[in-house]
Amino acid sequence: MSAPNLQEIHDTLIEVAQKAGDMILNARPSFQSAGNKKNSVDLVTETDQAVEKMVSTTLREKYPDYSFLGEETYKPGMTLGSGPTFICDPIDGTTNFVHGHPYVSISLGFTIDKRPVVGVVYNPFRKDLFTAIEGKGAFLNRTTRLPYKQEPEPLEGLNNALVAVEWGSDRHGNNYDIKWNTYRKLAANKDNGGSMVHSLRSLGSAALNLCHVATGTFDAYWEAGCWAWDVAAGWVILKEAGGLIASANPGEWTPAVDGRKYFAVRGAPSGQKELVEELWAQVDGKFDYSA
Ligand code: LIP
Repeated sequence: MSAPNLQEIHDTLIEVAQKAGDMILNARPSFQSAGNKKNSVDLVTETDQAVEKMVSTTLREKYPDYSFLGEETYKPGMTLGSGPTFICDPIDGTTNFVHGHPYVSISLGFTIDKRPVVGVVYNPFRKDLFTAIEGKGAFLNRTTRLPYKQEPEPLEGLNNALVAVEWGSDRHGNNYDIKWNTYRKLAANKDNGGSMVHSLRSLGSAALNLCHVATGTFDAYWEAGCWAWDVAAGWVILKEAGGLIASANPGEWTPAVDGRKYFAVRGAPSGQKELVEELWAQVDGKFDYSA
């Protein structure tokens, strides 16, 4: 097999994302008609399925030797292999989609040796196209290099930070308790053992959270429970914008793209590692998604 042509893959993924964007914009979703997967907040629509079908058919025809991993065709036990692989979330932010809230994206990543090397995230409602190829920088709408501030400010602690988090679809048990307790501590004032972050944000799309950390408009994004298709594309976009990705679990500096635990920090001349350690100190326990 010849080495993947990353520029060509990037251009193909942009074309596919824009076609998917038209399908998403033309759909008329409602939360009454959405189906459930694991539980009543893990939603899927006919549009998620139709977009993934279009994406997988197009990519398999053009790149028959490469693997494909998609949210809507995933079955328990499937794993991300080390060969060249397309990773697709047809609609990241399905909950927003069914409520008509415009933070929705299609997220298309390409990995080699389980490392994201091309990423395309497209929000058709806002016409925001985030893209990156490993080693070639990250861009918004092809021309604006990320981060927005080409000389970003140093990170000066959680008490100056705007931090993205998500509720996810697991709403019980130890993993949920860790999230909830950490959110409380991040928001609380210092007298109550908290970090008093500027605020917490939830865009409802992991891919868009990562892209907004890449722009520098969020300082960090901490989440556990989401999947490789939620983060693969945003991962390379963030790294190409100078960001760092550790694990949501304290002490884990080198997370796996399919490890389901992530902590992204924006590019900065200093303070990235300190911010990671400061947030980890607020996390009681370790997420475990092995069951
Ligand atoms: C969603 C994410 C969201 C996360 C949810 C879910 P979906 O993806 O992007 O940020 O908290 O667990 O995975 O289901 O809309 O593709």
